[in-house]
Amino acid sequence: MVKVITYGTFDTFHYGHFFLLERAKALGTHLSVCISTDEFNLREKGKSAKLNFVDRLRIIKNINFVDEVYAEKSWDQKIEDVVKLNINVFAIGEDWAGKFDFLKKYCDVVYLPRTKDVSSTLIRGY
Ligand code: C2G
Repeated sequence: MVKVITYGTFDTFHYGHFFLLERAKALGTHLSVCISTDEFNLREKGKSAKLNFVDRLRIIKNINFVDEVYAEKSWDQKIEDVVKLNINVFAIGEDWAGKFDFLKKYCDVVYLPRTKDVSSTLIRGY
């Protein structure tokens, strides 16, 4: 088994998020998705999600190629998650390029191209 992990808010969930998850899964055989909690979003990212954590989790855990879902509660949990879950690949969109290179000590780190012309801001219109 090749275990992949990714992190994000996924609000409001759209096809850019779906394609990211699909490509993350294709890097291995098992995909864990860590979804930012409402508290973490507000406290650390300065954003209030339109869909609350429970609804974002419901959507993502029902995607048939997503194997496990977890809460992302802090920036600092990644090393512990990767070690505890025996992760082989950390994947995230290229808007984060370079930011998580410190994980290379523990697993492969892959920055995937973003899907063009779609974002939650565009969809919500604010
Ligand atoms: N994404 C994408 N294409 C888009 C929009 C988003 O590929 N058009 C990807 C992002 O690059 C990210 C994932 O979808 O990998 C989730 O995006 P966000 O919810 O915006 O993630 P973010 O809030 O930046 O959270 O610890 C890291 C994070 O929590 C990242």
